[in-house]
Amino acid sequence: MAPGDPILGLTEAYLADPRLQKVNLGVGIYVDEQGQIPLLRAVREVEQALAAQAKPRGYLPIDGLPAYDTLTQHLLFGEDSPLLEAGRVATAQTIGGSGALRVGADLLKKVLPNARIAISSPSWENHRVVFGNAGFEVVDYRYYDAATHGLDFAGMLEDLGKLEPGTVVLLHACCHNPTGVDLDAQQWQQVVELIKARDLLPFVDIAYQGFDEGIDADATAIRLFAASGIEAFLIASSYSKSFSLYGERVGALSIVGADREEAARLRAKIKQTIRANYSSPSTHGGALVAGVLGSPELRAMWEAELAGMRERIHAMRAGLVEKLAAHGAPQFAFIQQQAGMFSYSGLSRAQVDRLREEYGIYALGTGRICVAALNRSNLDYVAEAVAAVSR
Ligand code: PLP
Ligand code: TYF
Repeated sequence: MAPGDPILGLTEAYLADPRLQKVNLGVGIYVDEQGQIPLLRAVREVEQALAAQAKPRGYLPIDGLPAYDTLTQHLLFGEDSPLLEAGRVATAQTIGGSGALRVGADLLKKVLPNARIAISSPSWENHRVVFGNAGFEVVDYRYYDAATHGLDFAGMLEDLGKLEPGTVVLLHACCHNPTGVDLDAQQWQQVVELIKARDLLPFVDIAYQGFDEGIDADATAIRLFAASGIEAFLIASSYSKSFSLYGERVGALSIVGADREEAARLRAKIKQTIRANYSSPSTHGGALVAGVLGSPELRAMWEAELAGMRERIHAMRAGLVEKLAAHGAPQFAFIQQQAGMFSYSGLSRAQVDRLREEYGIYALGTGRICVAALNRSNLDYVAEAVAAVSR
């Protein structure tokens, strides 16, 4: 038997749990106050229009819907990006952010066969899996400081500073998975300068754009790399969360080159790699995203819905900290400083086991909780249980 996915396996255990009072804080999925995965109104509008047209389903181009790719570029790089103006970015629609990572990994392995990749410690476990399977040696750089529940920035700079030139560096643009610990703009600037000086190759993973501060603010890292004069970098982006379209598998791989000619070669290389993986992406999800982003009215509607999700997450963080303090556990104030769907709660494996066994509350063994699964109905129950196992 091959081992199962520890995150998705936890959801299976949760679903099989017969208790009525149970909470799944394991998997990273945003659910609303009612505990449901939302179907965004803007998405529904496009979907209804598509259904009314009843269009045939031919293959998409290998690199996806052209409008999707262009709209994605603007979301990542901003509306008046000199890089886009100069034609330096090649973007392809991919099978989720996961597909973008895999296509990027395979492509890099071909052009830089001896390069290693450095990922944060800890990182989304699939980063190690995907790059490892693509043939990369994966090394860690320090990131999370368990003592402060924050960033070990000095350790991060020191480790990045020791990497050999040409090493690929995987960076989470915002809402770090699994810790919820992010860099601020000044820290990003320092990282960008170090990466440039050491001739490292940044690969930015942005799976939660709009889930912390907003669409542009959450893309700070990308904007700083774009402005840095660094000639090449990669971005894996995902709409799974920001459009609540998990199962439609909507993502994109963007690679920046030195000039328009290099971008054209990169596009050809991306298409060659996609062809060898899955031939072309799927039609429906791409049409939904492009339909929303391409209409000023629906885009405004989507931005408001995205803001609603982000604000609800902020409210749940604040509410959890407040209720934990009320239950005699004031030491969790750091949860409010963390960003996005996740928090490294600092709970031990034994405490996580107690939460599951005694309370039906499911968290990852690392102590990661998904704060986006909290709501006004389960907040107090979770706070009371977390406080109880922390005594
Ligand atoms: N990167 C990170 C950091 C993630 O947390 C996720 C989560 O699913 C992904 C990439 C992959 O996104 P997708 O579901 O679009 O493949
Ligand atoms: O970290 C998470 O929970 C999300 C969802 O193999 C996820 O990123 C988890 C595991 C996995 C794919 C997606």
